[in-house]
Amino acid sequence: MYAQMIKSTGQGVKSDEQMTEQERAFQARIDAGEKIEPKDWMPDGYRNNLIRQIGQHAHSEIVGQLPEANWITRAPTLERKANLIAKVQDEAGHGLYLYCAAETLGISRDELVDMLHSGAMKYSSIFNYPTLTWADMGAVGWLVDGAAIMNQVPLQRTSYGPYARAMVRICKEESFHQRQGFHIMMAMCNGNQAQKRMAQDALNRFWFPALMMFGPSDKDSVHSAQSMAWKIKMNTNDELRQKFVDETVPQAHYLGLTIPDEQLVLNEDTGNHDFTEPDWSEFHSILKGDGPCNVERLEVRAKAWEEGAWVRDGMMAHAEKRASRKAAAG
Ligand code: FAQ
Repeated sequence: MYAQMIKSTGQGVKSDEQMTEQERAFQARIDAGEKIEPKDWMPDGYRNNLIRQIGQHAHSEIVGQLPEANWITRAPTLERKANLIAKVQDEAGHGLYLYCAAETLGISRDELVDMLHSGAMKYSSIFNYPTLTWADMGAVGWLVDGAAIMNQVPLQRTSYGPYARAMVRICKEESFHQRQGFHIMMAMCNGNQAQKRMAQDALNRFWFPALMMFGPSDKDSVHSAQSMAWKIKMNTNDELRQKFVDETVPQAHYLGLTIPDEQLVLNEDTGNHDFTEPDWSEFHSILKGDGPCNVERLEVRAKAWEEGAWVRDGMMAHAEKRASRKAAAG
């Protein structure tokens, strides 16, 4: 029902004087750290921006299963296979919690899925890269889940109640995912030369795409200012990207791997690492649908949706039968 309004305008944040009394009262609740709940009044822009971000996040979890599911049948040991199955299954769960959170804003899951399949809604750029070797399972867990946690831990304090609560469980699970990825990297790095080379190659391919996960640099971010004023986002894209680099560099050193950035250096004055920005033209081309796996990812999702129609129809028919039996008995 709100689908047609999903694209937030990214127009500037309203000043106190530009707000209506109702908007000022709403902003005061946000500023006081109160949670906004589904039945509370909220500005249309707040609702639409949340639908956009939560919907995109849900789609990312669902599409994000694909690069790893690709390796379940080829995991090197039974234990690794069991861990990977559990991880991929967790991602499905995250997608479902997030679709439920979005539904509380007045949009249906079917509408959201339609928009994913038609390309009207985005999912994270990272899932348009291929996973070429087993070491990529390590790099995805370590870097992709690592970046996801960096972004999502602050979202546990986001202003919208159902989103914040969904993030609590998601973050707990993501932290297991990050560790299973790092554990794979440790095993590869302590293995033979060929295995260590595979780990380095995976890091080389995933480093810059992982940095892109945080979104464009702050000067190009359309939504940050308003999203932060409404506490839909708690940090800017660049703040989180910097934090991720600072936390990940020592982990790479521990593994004996080299971050593929010759400009990377610890800045003694700031205490942070200076680093090379990702290639933003590559990021924009992925967002336009021209990444290495965009077409394949959407085709696989659309096929799974179509092939699952009989399950959804059967469950609906069962629910209707039960409801009519209950009504007849009552
Ligand atoms: N990919 O104005 P901003 C995961 C778009 S979950 C694609 O800065 P915003 C778990 C953005 O939508 C990963 N598009 O936007 C997992 C906007 O376009 P629009 C997902 C991107 O929203 C692990 C435009 O660019 N996490 O990985 C990206 O303020 C392993 C302008 O950007 C979340 O969704 C991108 N990387 O900031 C699963 C977390 N970046 O909508 C499986 C929640 C930006 O106007 C396996 N989301 N865009 O058409 C957020 O925190 C924010 O939405 C950002 C973007 C930070 C992603």
